[in-house]
Amino acid sequence: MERIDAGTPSQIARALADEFALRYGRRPVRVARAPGRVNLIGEHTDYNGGLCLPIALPHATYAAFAPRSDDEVLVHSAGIGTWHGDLSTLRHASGWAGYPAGTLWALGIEHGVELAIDSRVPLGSGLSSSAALTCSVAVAARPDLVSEAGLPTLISATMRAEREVVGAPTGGLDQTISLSAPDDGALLLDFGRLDEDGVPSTRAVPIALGEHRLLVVDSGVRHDLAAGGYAARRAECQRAAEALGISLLSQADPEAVERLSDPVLRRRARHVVSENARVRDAVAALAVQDAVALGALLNAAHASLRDDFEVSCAEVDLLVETAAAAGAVGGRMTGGGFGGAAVLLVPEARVADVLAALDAAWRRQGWTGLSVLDTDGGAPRANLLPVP
Ligand code: GAF
Repeated sequence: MERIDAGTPSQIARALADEFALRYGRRPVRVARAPGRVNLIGEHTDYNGGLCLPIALPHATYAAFAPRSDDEVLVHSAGIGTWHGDLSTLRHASGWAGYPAGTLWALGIEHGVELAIDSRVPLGSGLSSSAALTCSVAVAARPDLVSEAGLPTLISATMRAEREVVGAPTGGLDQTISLSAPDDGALLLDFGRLDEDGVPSTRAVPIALGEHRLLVVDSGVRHDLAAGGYAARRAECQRAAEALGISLLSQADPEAVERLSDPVLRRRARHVVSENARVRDAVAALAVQDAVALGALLNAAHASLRDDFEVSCAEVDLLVETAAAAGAVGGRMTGGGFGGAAVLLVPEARVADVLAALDAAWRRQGWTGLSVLDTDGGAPRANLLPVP
């Protein structure tokens, strides 16, 4: 199984600045990094006014930036491609370029830009490669906003880029953790308690799991949040909330949910309400370092995402089941779903067994593309790096 290395930020920044110089004939003015994330628990709750518990990954996206005196915009993304437009076409960039161009558009940048981008976050794996990209570009383009006062502008611009340019109506979880992660541990986000700028209230949650490790295993099945499934789930949640006569589905009464006449809306709502309760329970389990209780919550979350919210897939289900049979105390799909990665809670002594069992299961199926990432239990929020 391939191990995806996060790399060393200063080395990645140097290589990216060198690539920038080769491409544009000068050094960048700034280099920014923004982390991906693994969401430990609390899935599809953000846009329902609920709780999420993400952890920033050491795997990040890096953006090298320089302004231009004209209105041309040039973006090069390592291994992906180049995009050339101008200020008037930012809004209409498509595909991968919609993320960086959309971010510059949403920030109202009024001068041309040269950008070089490199990422260590696996793409389309439910580990927030999209927000790592938009947040790295936003921090590189507007370092003056890297402060508590600037945070709402950065969050809303990166969300608008995804919603209005890329077409993925995401809920704020990914941008918030990338831009405001604690250096260590998870961040509890409460989308039921937004400040006047729409930023969720947050609280750092230490992760101390003794002899247990968190593993992130990527199934290799790529997902695309702009493809329709994600927006369809949002719309169903909206309809369920309307049927219940409430504005935030996460706060629905579980008994009222069971009385919903539409079976699909009932299942969607059941996931959101039960998931919100699981996040609270997970925070309580972490407070007393109870890995077994946390593992059971991860398993229940997976079953709920698979059966009630219907956003898992055969590969990620097999990953979670195989890991459990080989000794994981819990595991679940992480991120938006329809493919991507799982987060597994594994006793230190069983890590090698679990990885070997996953490799064997993939070989039996004739599948490829399995990889593992270490989480290190947290990583710093998006920041500027010294320009090498
Ligand atoms: C994606 C979205 F971007 C988030 O806002 C969130 O809804 C998540 O899916 C599901 O929990 O990552």
